[in-house]
Amino acid sequence: MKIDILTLFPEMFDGVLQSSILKKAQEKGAVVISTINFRDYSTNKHKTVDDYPYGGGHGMVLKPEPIFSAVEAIPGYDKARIIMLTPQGERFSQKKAEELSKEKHLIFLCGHYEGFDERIRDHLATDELSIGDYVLTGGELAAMVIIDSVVRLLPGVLGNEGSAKTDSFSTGLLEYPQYTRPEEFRGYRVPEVLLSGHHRKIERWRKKEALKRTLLRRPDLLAETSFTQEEKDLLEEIIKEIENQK
Ligand code: 6GU
Repeated sequence: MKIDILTLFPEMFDGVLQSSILKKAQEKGAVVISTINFRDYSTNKHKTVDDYPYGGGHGMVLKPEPIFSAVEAIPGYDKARIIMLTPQGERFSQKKAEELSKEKHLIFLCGHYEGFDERIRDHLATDELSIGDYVLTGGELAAMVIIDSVVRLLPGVLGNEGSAKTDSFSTGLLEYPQYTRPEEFRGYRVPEVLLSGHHRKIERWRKKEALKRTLLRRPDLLAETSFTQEEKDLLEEIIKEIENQK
């Protein structure tokens, strides 16, 4: 995969792209990531990239020329997904991460403080994404979130290929609780079933805990999930247990 990031603050990406899994993914050649300062594509002598809004009002607006020119200088841009980051975009999700992980080329457009000229939205971007219902000072942090979640899905990036498949959300459920040694810490014991070596019972316990956690914390996720008969039985048990606690 190739990823190009258009930003006025390329230094914001240094720590994130040069650490941990994103660093390893680039070293392994699973992804090539470049930042491009679109100020370099401004043609006027003060290198301005923004201007006052037509019709008046507060704030500044990113001009179309430098952003169009910077994108058009990227080889193969016309076959890429060109993703604008704004709070007005479609809400990013694990499903969207899985969709983007199948692409060959992603281009991210990060604004900072200010809005984009609408012609960038209408005639350059192919996608517009938001990472949630809150306002950030710019698209950079959102681009980092999206890039992190997409790159970890690329083949060969996670050491243990299974670990992306059991993630929260990819199964439609939140993850079950995990424990490691010691068996007892400050008097708090690991659930006995996990020490039993009884794989069938452990699987059932984990499924039940994942269902319980999802029901209590994110019931909205259950509305979109279809259940096996075992899961239906477990949900019934959970609901009875909760009723009995009242
Ligand atoms: Cl993509 N950009 C900005 N500026 N704020 C956001 C966002 C994006 N997603 C959530 N808040």
